[in-house]
Amino acid sequence: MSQEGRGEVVAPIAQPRVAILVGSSSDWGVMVEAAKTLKEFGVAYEARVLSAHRTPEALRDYVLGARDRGLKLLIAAAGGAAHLPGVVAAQTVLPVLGVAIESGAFRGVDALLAMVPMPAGVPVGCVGVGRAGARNAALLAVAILGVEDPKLWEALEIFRKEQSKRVLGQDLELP
Ligand code: RP5
Repeated sequence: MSQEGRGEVVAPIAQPRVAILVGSSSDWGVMVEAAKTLKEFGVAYEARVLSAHRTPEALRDYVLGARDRGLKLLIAAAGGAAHLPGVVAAQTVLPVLGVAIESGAFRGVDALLAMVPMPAGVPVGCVGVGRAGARNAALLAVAILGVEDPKLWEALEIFRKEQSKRVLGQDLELP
């Protein structure tokens, strides 16, 4: 229904520019860090549980429609035999950032090794493991969007300066 029809002002729902995909809802406890970071920068995202192994058709449908829905890049996180980012990257030329999730006996090394050695021609920008990886995936997403979005660029520069100031403060606080 139109805003006029309702006789009230409704804030427009922001168009998601980033997708956060997780192979399982059990990954969300880590990837919520990416969601929080995108929110900090005011970047709208959509989050989905879609698995390369358990829901391959649904994943394919989602990825093939991603660009038409206005998404600019996808963050994909999974643990174990973590093929999610690679399978996503195989089906779109949108940038794909991978985050390895720690799970089971191999503590994330398995996921990392499943993501990094992609065949030449189908890149995944794998940023790391766990919460730090999730945060960096979101920060890298903001940086990529910031190339064409001066407000995001400026926000990132401010973020970096404040981060440096905080760390310099810690340096002075040591006994
Ligand atoms: C992967 O297997 C998921 O990404 C998750 O990290 C891991 C375990 O999944 P669940 O068994 O917890 O659903 O596919």
